[in-house]
Amino acid sequence: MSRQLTVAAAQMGPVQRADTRSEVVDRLIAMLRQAHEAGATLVVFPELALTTFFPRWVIDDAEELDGYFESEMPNNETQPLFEAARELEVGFHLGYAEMQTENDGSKRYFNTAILVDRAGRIAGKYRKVHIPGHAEPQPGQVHQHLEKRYFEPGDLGFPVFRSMDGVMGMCICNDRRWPETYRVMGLQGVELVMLGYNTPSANPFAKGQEAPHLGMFHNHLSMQAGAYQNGTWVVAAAKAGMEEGIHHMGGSCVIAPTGEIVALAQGEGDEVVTAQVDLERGVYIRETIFNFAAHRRIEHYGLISSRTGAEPPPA
Ligand code: ING
Repeated sequence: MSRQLTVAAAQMGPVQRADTRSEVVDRLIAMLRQAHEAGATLVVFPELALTTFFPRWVIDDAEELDGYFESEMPNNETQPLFEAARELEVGFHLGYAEMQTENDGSKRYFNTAILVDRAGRIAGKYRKVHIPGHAEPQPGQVHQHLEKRYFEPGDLGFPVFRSMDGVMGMCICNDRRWPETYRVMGLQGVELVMLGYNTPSANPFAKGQEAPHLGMFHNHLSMQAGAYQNGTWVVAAAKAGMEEGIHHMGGSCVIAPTGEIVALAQGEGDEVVTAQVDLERGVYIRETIFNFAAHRRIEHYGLISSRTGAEPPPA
């Protein structure tokens, strides 16, 4: 038995501060059409795809900061992307900054991704759980990583959705480095995980201990391990290239449940990579080596959900 689907990772070149939402949406639609021509019925766009990666800057002006967030989805600027999805019958995953206004008028800010089905309807929503970086600017850095200043941790957990003939999950950027992300979805039978990322090629917080090649190695290592250990496909789209003077890695890819990269972006601009996916490919892994029901030993995993930081035994 097989359940076939062609998927696309739609990598994006940089988005500069001056680019309008409509200009960016036009680029997304162009890639959606290109993916459709290649036979794809699901397209994965990056994290915070509609704007530049603004958490690299200290933004004290509340109005300016709110300008990076979407208070509705779809909205006037993104509606054409939803319409193209419906017209072409191509679903998509899109990352964006979400502002939610509460009943009392207060605002909440999330780093969010949605899954839109082939009818152009929102089929699922995810809010980034692992928020990296800092809440306060770090002195002496070329650029900041202030996600902890601008976003609160997601409050939706790691849900999966039955959509596009499969069990679909989402995570966002830094989430992809954490094994818990994949396992929580794996325990819900996930078959395909979608994610976007914005990752500086040089990690400014690595205290000079990270050689340049390690960035891409860790990017792929994390996702390939997550795929294999849960028998799931992973489709990952980068925002790449020189964005506002800071270089971001590409490496967008499709990873099979075997952990192998089966499609890989070659450049650092807008680029669509497609792969033929059999959603049944991971079944043998989930029924053998990673048959959770047969082999997991939850009586020994308690620390995972009861302790946050490492506590070595006394010296
Ligand atoms: N980006 C980063 C990531 O995990 C990060 C976090 C910060 C990486 C600083 C390197 C240096 O790839 C996002 N957007 O989560």
